[in-house]
Amino acid sequence: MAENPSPTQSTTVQSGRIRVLKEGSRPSDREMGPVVYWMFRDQRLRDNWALIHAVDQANKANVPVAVAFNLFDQFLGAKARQLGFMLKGLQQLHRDIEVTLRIPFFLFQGEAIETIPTFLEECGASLLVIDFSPLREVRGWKEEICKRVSDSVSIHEVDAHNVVPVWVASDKLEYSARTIRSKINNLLPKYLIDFPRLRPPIKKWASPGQFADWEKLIADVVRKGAEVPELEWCKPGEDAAMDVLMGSKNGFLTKRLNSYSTDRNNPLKPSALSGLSPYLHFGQISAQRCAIEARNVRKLCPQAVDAFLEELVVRRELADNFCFYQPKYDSLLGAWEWARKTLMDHASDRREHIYTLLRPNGICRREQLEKAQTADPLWNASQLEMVHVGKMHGFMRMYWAKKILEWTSSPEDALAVSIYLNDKYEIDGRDPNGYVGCMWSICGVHDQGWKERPVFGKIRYMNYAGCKRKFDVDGYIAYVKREAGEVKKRKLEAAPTAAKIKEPRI
Ligand code: FAD
Ligand code: FO1
Repeated sequence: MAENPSPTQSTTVQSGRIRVLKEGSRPSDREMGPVVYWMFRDQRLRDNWALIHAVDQANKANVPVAVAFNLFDQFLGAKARQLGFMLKGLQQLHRDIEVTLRIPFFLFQGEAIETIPTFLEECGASLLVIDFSPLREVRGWKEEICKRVSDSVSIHEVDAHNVVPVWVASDKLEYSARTIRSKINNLLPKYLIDFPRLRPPIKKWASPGQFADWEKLIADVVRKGAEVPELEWCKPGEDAAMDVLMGSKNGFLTKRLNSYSTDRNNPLKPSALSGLSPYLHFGQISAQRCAIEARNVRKLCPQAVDAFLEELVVRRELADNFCFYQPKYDSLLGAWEWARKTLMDHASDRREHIYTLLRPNGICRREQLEKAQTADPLWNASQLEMVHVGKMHGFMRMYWAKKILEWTSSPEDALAVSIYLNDKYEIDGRDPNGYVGCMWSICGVHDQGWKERPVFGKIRYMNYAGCKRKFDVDGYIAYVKREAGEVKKRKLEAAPTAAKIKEPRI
């Protein structure tokens, strides 16, 4: 009798992590077909519960397994910055998955509701495994795919993104970090466990994967999305992510942990933050891995580790809870009643500045905000940091969004503008953390009411003077100016010579 694997060495995925979206009706005479993992949010080989589940199910049925990725023509305003980062990460994954796991990787382009069912049909798959995202677009695609695949296909959704699966942590919309914290913490002993080592599946896929011309694809995508250029400082891929977490040269847990407790709210010290959000957003690193490794070094810096876990596990998983249970997660209608009321009570308060006017045709004029041309040099610096550095400091994101509330004609307009800019320029944008970040700042989601004041009503207020008391505002403005100047200079140097010649060629 094989002894029970110790809890940290479970070879299969905990059942709480899996939701059966569709039970296939397989006629007994037909043997099981292959397993396909449609990789979407968790774009990694290491520590990926969805991949582990797909391999485990394939081995149990003695069938092969493949990984499929669908590249959408357009995804929530993503440009070269995000797509280049994502595709370079996938290019590495493609090389590694076929060499180390002998699992074929298929990349499709277009709409997943077309490409994924077609692939399942072609390979006669019996099980589709998908990772979890609470975003409405994704949920819509999954519902449609459930309708399109044949009866015999089962579909399992695996929450490979959260330490505690979102539907296990809570079965309802949580009010704040205070209400979800103990629910998550009480479940960590069960879910914050180490990962089983992933071995190549028993059965090999009949043919090699399909897709090879990464260079051309990446060049095309980067050219088309050139309006928001790639970032040089942020290296894509799983290896780079692990390096940021715990690399020997400048890893967060190995070299920078101490400053997390002292300087994480100082925008002049961005390296005091972990720098993990781009990798967490694209799933190139597992939050569970980050939490396991952070817990392992807790003795060295308990406050820093506790503060990091509060953000990484409680705050981040609270954001998924909000987007999962609140369909209007990016709208004023998704705010609590008290917040909607207070914002409406003050909707007609005089604003010192208005930077977005709804033109007769309803198009929001965002230029002054987008081009950082407001009367507030601190806000302009934060906008320039987002545009040119591609990752605004966490503290400044609160100030940045709250000023947009102050300077726009309505909270809906403020939400629309902040989400538009956040998703266009942030390398970690298009993420539940971003929607919740904007909703927290503008309509008090997960926050309490504060002393009532013009425009903000009871929404927490932040201003220039408050920032001045907390950090060296002029230093931050100068820092961003330097960084933005550096980025522009490097871009000019990298531009093809033709672009550099000012006077028309003779
Ligand atoms: P660290 O402090 O090292 O945090 C580690 C991880 O914890 C982060 O990567 C993130 O996954 C999580 N985390 C940290 N702070 C928060 C938070 N407030 N809410 C939820 N999770 C958190 N985060 C994004 O990932 N994408 C966004 O688009 C985004 N937009 C935001 C917009 C606004 C207006 C606000 C107020 C916050 C936003 N955040 C967003 C949350 C937070 O600012 C970033 O997660 C953080 O700055 C990322 O940098 P880091 O990983 O170095 O931070
Ligand atoms: N995932 C995909 O499966 N295909 C895509 O084409 C794709 C594009 C994309 C662009 C920007 C971005 O921030 C994420 C993108 N993702 C894509 C990943 C996935 O959609 C994200 O992890 C979710 O947005 C987070 O829930």
